[in-house]
Amino acid sequence: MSPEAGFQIAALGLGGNIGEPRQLMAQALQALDARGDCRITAVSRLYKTPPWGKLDQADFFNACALVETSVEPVPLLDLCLDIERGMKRVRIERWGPRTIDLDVLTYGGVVLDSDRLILPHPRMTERGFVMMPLADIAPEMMIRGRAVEAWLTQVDVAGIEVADADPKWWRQP
Ligand code: A4P
Ligand code: MG
Repeated sequence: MSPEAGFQIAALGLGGNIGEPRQLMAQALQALDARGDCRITAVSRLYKTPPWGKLDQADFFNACALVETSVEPVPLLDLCLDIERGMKRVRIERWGPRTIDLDVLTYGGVVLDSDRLILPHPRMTERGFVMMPLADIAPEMMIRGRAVEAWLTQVDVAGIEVADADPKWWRQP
């Protein structure tokens, strides 16, 4: 599937484990989709995932989405950070609990390593909670020379469960 002229396809990773992550993730996707310069073209199933990194915290909800966008990579990151801030994300410690986390996973075929933005997201391929939802919507997407579905066979997916199998979960009130 090719995007409209002037548009690129970016993959986003969403997660959260405080408050109402499902509602916040849905709101974040709706906010992006409502913009003239962003269109959500695919959303994964919603997953419930055991915490990764820092283990003594609540389970997370995670999902991935594809967005067709004319917004350049760094402004797209800023848009994601604005949405996070708007949802009062408190970032207390690295890998710690959060209301919503919105990462830019990939942006077209862009490879970037700047102070503010690294593409593809440097830790995405080690994380079952990213690769499993991403495989729902982009199994053949290439990340550092390998398809998402191939990366998925290498990651730990123990304990990851489908929380909502309806790909329209984010449209529900
Ligand atoms: N940054 C650089 N590249 C990127 C990119 N591609 N996307 C910079 C997003 N941000 C990028 O972000 C800190 C800064 O990274 C940004 O301001 C941006 O300039 P952050 O999201 O606060 O990052 P962090 O928490 O320090 O690290 P990291 O690795 O991004 O952690 P995550 O992804 O936030 O992970 N367990 C489960 N089961 N599910 C989860 O969702 N999430 C985390 C937090 C830990 N454990 C989890 C989950
Ligand atoms: Mg992050």
